[in-house]
Amino acid sequence: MVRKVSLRVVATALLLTASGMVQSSTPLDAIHFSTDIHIQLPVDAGSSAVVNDDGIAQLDLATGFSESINWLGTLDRSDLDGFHFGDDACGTERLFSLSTYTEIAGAVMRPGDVFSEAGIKRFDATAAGLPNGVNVDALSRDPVSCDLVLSIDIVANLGGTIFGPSDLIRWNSNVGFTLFQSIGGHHNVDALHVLAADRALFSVDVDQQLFGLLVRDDDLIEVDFSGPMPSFSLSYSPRNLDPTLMRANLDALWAQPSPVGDFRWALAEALALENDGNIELQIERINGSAGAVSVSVETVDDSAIAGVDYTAFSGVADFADAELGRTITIPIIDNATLEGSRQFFVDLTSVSNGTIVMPSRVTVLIRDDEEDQFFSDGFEN
Ligand SMILES: [Ca+2]
Ligand SMILES: [Ca+2]
Ligand SMILES: [Ca+2]
Ligand SMILES: [Ca+2]
Repeated sequence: MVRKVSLRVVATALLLTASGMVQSSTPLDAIHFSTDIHIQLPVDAGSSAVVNDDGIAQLDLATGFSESINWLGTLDRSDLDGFHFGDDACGTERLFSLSTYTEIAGAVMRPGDVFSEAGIKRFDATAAGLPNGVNVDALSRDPVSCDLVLSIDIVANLGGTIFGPSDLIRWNSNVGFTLFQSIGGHHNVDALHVLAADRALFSVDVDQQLFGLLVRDDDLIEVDFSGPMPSFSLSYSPRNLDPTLMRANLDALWAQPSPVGDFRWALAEALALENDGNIELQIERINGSAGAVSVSVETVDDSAIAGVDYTAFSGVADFADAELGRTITIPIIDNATLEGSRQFFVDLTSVSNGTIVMPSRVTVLIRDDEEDQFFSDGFEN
């Protein structure tokens, strides 16, 4: 059952930082979150579903709240405080952490442990040297290395390095604990989803000022680490869906970004007449349209030579958010020599986001205009 209410996330440009840079949030299709109390959320007109502190609410941002999942069963004395859905290049394994010592299927779980849905300990707090009393209160994965990225709830010495609750800590069983990124200040990150090496979604554990602006404990904040200082934007406020959420703290998170899309040429082959002046080539964006993307384009000689038969192109096609096509124009040189048909290639070489798919190369055939006359009148000059 789905609530028939449109709740598109506003790609708000609300700036929350001292850096002075305005930043908009990554568009999201869905978020999955846990709260720290039992609450009821609307499912469809007139009905509601209980979201437990040990369960997950699945929120489809296009249609509204959709369902509650409780795959751990009811854990009356514990709270699910870290969650990773796992539906990406790092696999599909769902991971979780709890807030207290809990026995699950005969195994005792420490608040610092991370378990898989199948009950396999993926991060063993005791073996890793996490001091007693330290709780892993947020977890995600680095989408590049697939290492776990954790947050803890107090200042602690982990393997000789001091970390705090605002740090995003990478765990690799060969390397140990290293700093992935840091929010800074005394903020306690209590929910985390790493989007990229320099970008993450998180929540804090109490309503507070985050570098000058008030954020709530249920808010999703996006942080961009690419500049000299982290910059922040409000990604989503669950309390906008239902005021009930004002009473709850969002304490575990997994987000599903809207697909950026795949980029390709509309055609794998194109024909230009030598006296056309230009050839226009269309780049298509399919399977998504979220966000601005730069696509790098480069010509490559074959039998046609840059500077003789066409003008070399090496540049970038900038797609705006939601834009599905861009045209590249390449000048064709009308020279006097009778050379016959020649061809060159135009390649999509890289994208700032998303994926390049086939055809990533278009072959441009230049038909000689003298040769064209030859064919049209049947006689050679
Ligand atoms: Ca919870
Ligand atoms: Ca925990
Ligand atoms: Ca924390
Ligand atoms: Ca929170």
